[in-house]
Amino acid sequence: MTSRPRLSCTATAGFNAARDTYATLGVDVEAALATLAATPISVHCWQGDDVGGFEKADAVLTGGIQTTGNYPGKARSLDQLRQDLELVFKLIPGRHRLNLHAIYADFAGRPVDRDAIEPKHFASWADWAIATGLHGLDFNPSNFSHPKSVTATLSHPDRAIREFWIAHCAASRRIGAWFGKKLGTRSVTNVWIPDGSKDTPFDRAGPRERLAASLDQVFAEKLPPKLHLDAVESKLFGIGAESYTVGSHEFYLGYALKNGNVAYCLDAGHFHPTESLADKISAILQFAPALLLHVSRGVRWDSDHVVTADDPTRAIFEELVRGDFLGRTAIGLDYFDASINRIAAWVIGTRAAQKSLLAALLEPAAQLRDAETVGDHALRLALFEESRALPLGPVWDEFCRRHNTPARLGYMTEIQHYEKTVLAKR
Ligand code: RNT
Ligand code: ZN
Repeated sequence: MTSRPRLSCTATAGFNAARDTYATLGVDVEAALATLAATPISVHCWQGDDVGGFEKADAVLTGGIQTTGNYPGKARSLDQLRQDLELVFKLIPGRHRLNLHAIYADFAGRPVDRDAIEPKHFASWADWAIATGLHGLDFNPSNFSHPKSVTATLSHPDRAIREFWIAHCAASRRIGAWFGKKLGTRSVTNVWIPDGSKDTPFDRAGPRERLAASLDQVFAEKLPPKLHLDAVESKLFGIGAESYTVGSHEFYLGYALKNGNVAYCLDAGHFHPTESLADKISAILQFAPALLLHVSRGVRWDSDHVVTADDPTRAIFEELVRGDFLGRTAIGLDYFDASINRIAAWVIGTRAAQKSLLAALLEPAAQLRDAETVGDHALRLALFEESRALPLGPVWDEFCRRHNTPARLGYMTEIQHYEKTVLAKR
């Protein structure tokens, strides 16, 4: 990339033509843009430093998740991470959220173990988020990369270890609720644990009984639902946990439904590769109150590649729009690529999620529904196919323009400049 892409003047003419094209299909482009602007994405903080956190220098990532690659410029301090995030949020159109993990606490020289974290350890994040104009903050207990998480956490046979992680998760919920209050928007606290087994276990039930009991303790304290939402994240397998995962899909779906106040978290990398995450949304939301999405891209396995506007991602957003589920779904991202410029990874993936949502909002929904209702499946198929060639690009460019964000490849110019002037010096 050497030249700056051309921007707004031509985009606006293209936009007007696109708007008219969509109008002939009964699609209200302005309504789509309004919904897109009102849909925050929770951007994950952990793309910037390969899920290391800043509890100590050069933390080792454990828990069966893995970043691969060694691209220069990784953030090595809270200040660097925030500096990077400021650029990220500048290059993403609209107002968004930041999703923090407990390992990103600001201890200001007085560290505590994870069972003792408090809102004050995240106060500088809240101040920063307000100053940066973010929509809100979300939170996650970090039940991995710790000496007490080596064999298991909330399902551990040793009561003392279980209690340590129960205290950590309970403390994390209080931090989430505090974020909700400080930022004035509901904060989601999501519990994911790595507990599982490399080889075939004899006892699959015991750890699940212990996990269910631990979760009951974690969620015992009532927190204001306007400011705080709990979520539990299922998984199929992890590295070193290939044969058994305690918190499987069935386990957490059952738990969320039984509890009634806990959202279910669907991570796009946590299912068999041929399963459709999109198909699960309307099934789960028949019964669960709310959904949290970890939009991700698994390539052959839970590899957490950067999100792209590929068919599976677009299908997820189509389901949210078609089923009118946006209001009951918190959208978060979860991927970590250390092989390319990390800021580009953040920006490309978040914009891809937004573009997928925009494409879903621009579907000729009324025509598709009518064709299906009268049983004209050839027309339905034709509409799907013709939709692929509709002028999404100019509408997306216009959205970027209205939100003072570079359209097309413009963001890469800024990222390349930042790489030269900031990242290369780290
Ligand atoms: C792991 C889960 C979990 C983590 C993050 C860091 O498989 O997807 O969400 O990736 O919390
Ligand atoms: Zn996840």
